[in-house]
Amino acid sequence: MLLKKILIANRGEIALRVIRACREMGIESVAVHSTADADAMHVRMADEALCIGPPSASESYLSIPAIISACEITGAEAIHPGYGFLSENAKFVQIVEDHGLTFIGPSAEHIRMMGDKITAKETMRALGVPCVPGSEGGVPDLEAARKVASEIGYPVIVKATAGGGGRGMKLARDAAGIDAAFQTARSEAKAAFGNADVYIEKYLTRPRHIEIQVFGDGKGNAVHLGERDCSLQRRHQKVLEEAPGPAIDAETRARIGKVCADAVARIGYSGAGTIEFLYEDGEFYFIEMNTRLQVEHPVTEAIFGVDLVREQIRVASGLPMSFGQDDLVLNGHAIEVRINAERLPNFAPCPGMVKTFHAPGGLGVRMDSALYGGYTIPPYYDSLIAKLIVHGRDRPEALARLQRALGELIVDGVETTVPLFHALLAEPDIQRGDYSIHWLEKFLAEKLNQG
Ligand code: MV4
Repeated sequence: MLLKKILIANRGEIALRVIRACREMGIESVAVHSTADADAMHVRMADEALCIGPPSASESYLSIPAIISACEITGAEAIHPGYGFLSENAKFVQIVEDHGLTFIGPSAEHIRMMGDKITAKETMRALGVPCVPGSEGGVPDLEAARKVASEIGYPVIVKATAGGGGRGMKLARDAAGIDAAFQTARSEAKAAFGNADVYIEKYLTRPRHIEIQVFGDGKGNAVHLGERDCSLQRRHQKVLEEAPGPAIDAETRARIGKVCADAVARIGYSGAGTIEFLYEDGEFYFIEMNTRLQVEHPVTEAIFGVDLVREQIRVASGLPMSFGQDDLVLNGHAIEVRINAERLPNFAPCPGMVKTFHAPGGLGVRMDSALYGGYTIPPYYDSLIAKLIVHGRDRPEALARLQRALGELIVDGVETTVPLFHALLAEPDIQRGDYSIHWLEKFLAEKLNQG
């Protein structure tokens, strides 16, 4: 039986994304919001809305008691966490379940397993997923660090087991740098996460960031939905994502996709997940698994013609997935750009009143945004204001459509990252799909800042 009423523990475009899926499925939606978000679009669009606290996220969108209470008040039987906030908090999932509520996402056990990067890597390695060469498990002391590093060869990277997403990493270019990298990584990890445990990997110098979308039914069945290339990042924030990856062919996709689907099937994984790899010289190296729906999921939805949030809700309701691997046929090419309220060239947040907003449209254009004309972007949350997703029959058509759609977009009153995307589309490397994880930072340093 399908869930009847879902509370969305999030805000902005992802809250709208979940509300839309609920409405199409005939499910009631409950929005929660901080006092700073009383005028937010998710509050207007949901069937019901409840204020849960002051502007600070730690007292509202991250407040477990406030969110559980909101379920009790409204009679919501399930919680969709979106991304960020409480979406990968195993303790939260445990509390949700202890209250007889349903968490729309994986089990607390799987979230905890993948949240600890050493455990995640050991689990994936045991399941036959290719990993970056490095230490077997944690590295306890300096002596062990020097030994592992000289065995795998420099450069190496020291990573915090409790880190992830670029937090808690230290590079050692040669033997002279290992002591400092190890000690600094440990003390920073202890300070930031309360856990000093670190592991060591060979540092890959020019990889792409390729992530595989997986989906499990929690009963031992799982599929993959190909890859996304998310190499274009600034300070570990993705800026543009595309699917399929320009460097990945159909045979490679099928091979790594099957490895990933089999791995998550074996652990009985439930719901949407992303297995992140570095991809260099034709080889995949697992780095992390994200146990949530990701910001960039729409590019995968576009090329496979599926609704991932609908599937999340079905599986959380105890229903089977609506597709199997053979039903998933890749069609065309999709690109997403993240439009932030930020001032270039430094990407300084630029909150404030949006006087005019006009979203692009037409064939192959999707705009996921909670913006409207007259809305004031509050300064308390992240600066993503819209995701523009284009779909074409092939990559050149998607690129042309992106340029066309960006030209139609109007956001007056705040600065945005739109000019960056016009600049990117003019670059031959971007047109060819020839870029690694370092391409964007280099471009920003050389081209954007110098004018
Ligand atoms: C690496 C790496 C090179 N070699 N691991 C950064 C975020 C976190 N998910 C993993 N990260 C990296 N791990 C090894 N063994 C380079 C990065 C990295 C990176 C990865 C993906 C996208 C952008 C990046 C930017 C800098 C460093």
